[in-house]
Amino acid sequence: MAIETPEGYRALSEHSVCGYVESVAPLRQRLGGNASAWRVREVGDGNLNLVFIIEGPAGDLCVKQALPYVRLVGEGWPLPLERAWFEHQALLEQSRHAPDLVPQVLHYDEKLFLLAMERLSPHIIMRRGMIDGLVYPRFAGQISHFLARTLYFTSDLALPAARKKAMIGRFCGNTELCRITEDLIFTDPYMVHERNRWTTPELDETARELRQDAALKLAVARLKLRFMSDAQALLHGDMHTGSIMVTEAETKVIDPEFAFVGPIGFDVGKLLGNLLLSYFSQRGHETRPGERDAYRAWILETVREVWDGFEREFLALWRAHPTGDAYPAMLFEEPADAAALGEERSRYMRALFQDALGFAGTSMIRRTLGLAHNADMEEIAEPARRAACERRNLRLARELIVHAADFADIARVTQRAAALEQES
Ligand code: SR1
Ligand code: MG
Repeated sequence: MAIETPEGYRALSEHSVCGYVESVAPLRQRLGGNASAWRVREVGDGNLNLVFIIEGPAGDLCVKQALPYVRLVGEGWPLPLERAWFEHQALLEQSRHAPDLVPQVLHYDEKLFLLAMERLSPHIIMRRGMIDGLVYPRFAGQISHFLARTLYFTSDLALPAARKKAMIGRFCGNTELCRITEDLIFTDPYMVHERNRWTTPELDETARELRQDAALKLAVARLKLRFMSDAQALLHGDMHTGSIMVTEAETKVIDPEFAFVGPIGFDVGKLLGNLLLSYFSQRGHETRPGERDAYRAWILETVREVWDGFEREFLALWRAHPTGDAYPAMLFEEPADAAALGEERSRYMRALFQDALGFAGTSMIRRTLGLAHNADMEEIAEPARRAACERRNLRLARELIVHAADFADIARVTQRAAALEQES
């Protein structure tokens, strides 16, 4: 049975999108000429939406439209079109705090659940670049700036309580996208579920062990509860290397359709987890042993710089802009109070670090044993070789989740990743 959609909605195609764009004056003018001269390609390679690139004689743009179902699975898994509205709202909010790090929105259509944005070129999806072994020297600085600013300025540390609650209200309807995360990240990989898949038979035993690992399941359940109930800040919600476009000089964060108000460590951890998964995949892309040693070292350096840069800037923002209703600034003006607050900030960051490690681990597991995998591993053609990379990834993931408190700092995490990579 066809999925019912609101009146006025129709999914566009390579044939119909130009007619639509022609009807929106600012978009038509941006492209120049008339529609018959425009070049269109549908390039959506994500799991959910349609994405069109349209080029005209005067310029280009990107059109992203929500489908009423999960593209990866088909019409059997309906999904609310409203996720396009949440993405638009999140992009507007993020552009207030980190304008250079998100695409510029040109137009939103509330009937077609469609966003027109600047086309990012020559940027590529960062995951693609990492599979090809490309170094992004400015990435760590730029992404830690994005994380620190978008997360700090939407938290209770910066916002008055009423504005924070209004933000929770604005995003709390994004329940189905949150549910994807709740199910696909925090639940499915730890049970027998028809949606799960892995490199079989090589990882059959590992997957079974994980399903029987009570300590792991409990720690993941704790993280799931945090995800569901800890409204710390407005999250991007799907902060992995497939949601980032890069050049050597620039970083742009795209696709915040999973946005909601949740625990800060989820965004930071998801990114760290995806970088670490990429690290463990590198051996599978080597054409001779050791070929990617320098690249692996760059990834670990990036992991350290992302966390350290995030922590440094988040703390600096807290000191410079204590404008929220949490930790009221007027209570901590005396030197002794200020010192106590300094210690409290360190405790806060330590807790955030542990959250991030746990969420990193859950991201690494879901991409190996759940429904949606990463090309980083999937493009390793030979199953035994892929499984060896995935096993190392799973080992670190479990340690990050169950033993987060044992990692004194991010350097211990990258040392442990390097040690696991040396084994067998
Ligand atoms: C069914 S959607 C699968 C995944 O794709 C997105 O990138 C999110 O990570 C989601 O969990
Ligand atoms: Mg996406």
